[in-house]
Amino acid sequence: MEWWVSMPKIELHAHLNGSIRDSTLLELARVLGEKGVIVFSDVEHVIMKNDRSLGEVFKLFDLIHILTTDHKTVTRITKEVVEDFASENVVYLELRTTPKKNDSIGMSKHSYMEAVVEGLRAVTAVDIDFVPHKFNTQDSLNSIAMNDACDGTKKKKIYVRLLLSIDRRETTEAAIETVKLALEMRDLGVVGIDLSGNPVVGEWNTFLPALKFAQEQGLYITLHCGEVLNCQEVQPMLDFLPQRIGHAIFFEEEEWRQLKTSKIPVEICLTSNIKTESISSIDIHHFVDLYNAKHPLVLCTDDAGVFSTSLSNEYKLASTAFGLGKKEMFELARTGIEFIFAGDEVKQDLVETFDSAAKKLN
Ligand code: 6MZ
Repeated sequence: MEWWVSMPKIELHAHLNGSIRDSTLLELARVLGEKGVIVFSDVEHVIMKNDRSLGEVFKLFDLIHILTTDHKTVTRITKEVVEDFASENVVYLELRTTPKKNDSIGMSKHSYMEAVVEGLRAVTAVDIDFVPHKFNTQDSLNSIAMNDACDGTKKKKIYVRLLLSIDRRETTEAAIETVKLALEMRDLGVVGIDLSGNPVVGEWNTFLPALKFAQEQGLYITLHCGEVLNCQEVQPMLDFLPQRIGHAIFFEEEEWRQLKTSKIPVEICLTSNIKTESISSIDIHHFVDLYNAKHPLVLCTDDAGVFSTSLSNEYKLASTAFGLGKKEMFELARTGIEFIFAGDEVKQDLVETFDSAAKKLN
């Protein structure tokens, strides 16, 4: 097995509906095609297209949501996505998703999230830990010591925590509803809030009341920040002091300075940035600047399904493009532990997993 696959990894920026297997999307599309809800041949072409602009990506999400937004399917894709990450030795996953309402099938934001949690419960291929320890009354669930993910003899184990996404199309009220839901579901592994969605839609001030409320209530916060050029947003987002930001592409000089001083960790999604042409070539990716400045950063997939990538692939890509060896990449993965939205007990367990994997690195 290649080292970028076998080494333990931490995934902190993965959107549930962006991480679905193509085979599952095609199967779902075929069923809806047979029911006459969509025209399969049109949809097949869209799903299999490889390179998409950022605008096209959001059109694809609208299609994916038509295919996936019912309770049974949400449960299925959650289970599959977790198992896929675990199969490439992701040992800690923060999965984010936008709670959805669909009155025609009796879906509320709450029931959508219950279906997600059901998907976590349905994971069988690996041991999963998704309930924060302070809420867990079932000793057995968390008493299993972290197995050696690379050893192949024991069942793998993955920690999963959930982030609820606020979509930039939403109103202040809808965003507050999502934060309240996150608070209600803390005992089921919801640890934080993400602000995402089409970056050319919506305004920071619309989401600020909900994000402030989340911050006051002690939820962790990560923001998609600077994914497109928007002179009005980056500064207030950095002033807000989220625990992490995603992308950080379109920053002015002063904003770079502020980011570096603040030490806010950045979730870097190389393939996503290149495929959407947010960055014209990997050689000029800001990963290099941040890495050289020892700025906290973590490699992530964004949408492994939509961009046909995997976390292993992101590590391989960074290693090749930036001339970093196995040891440097391993250390990079390990530093991700510091930026997870989980407590010291989980961090300690992950440190031990990495320590044990380090011994076999050569
Ligand atoms: C911003 C993104 C994104 O929430 O339905 N999403 N938001 N930038 C990106 N970069 C490409 N990729 C995904 O997963 C899909 C949703 O995640 C957000 C969008 O709101 C998209 O509709 P969920 O599970």
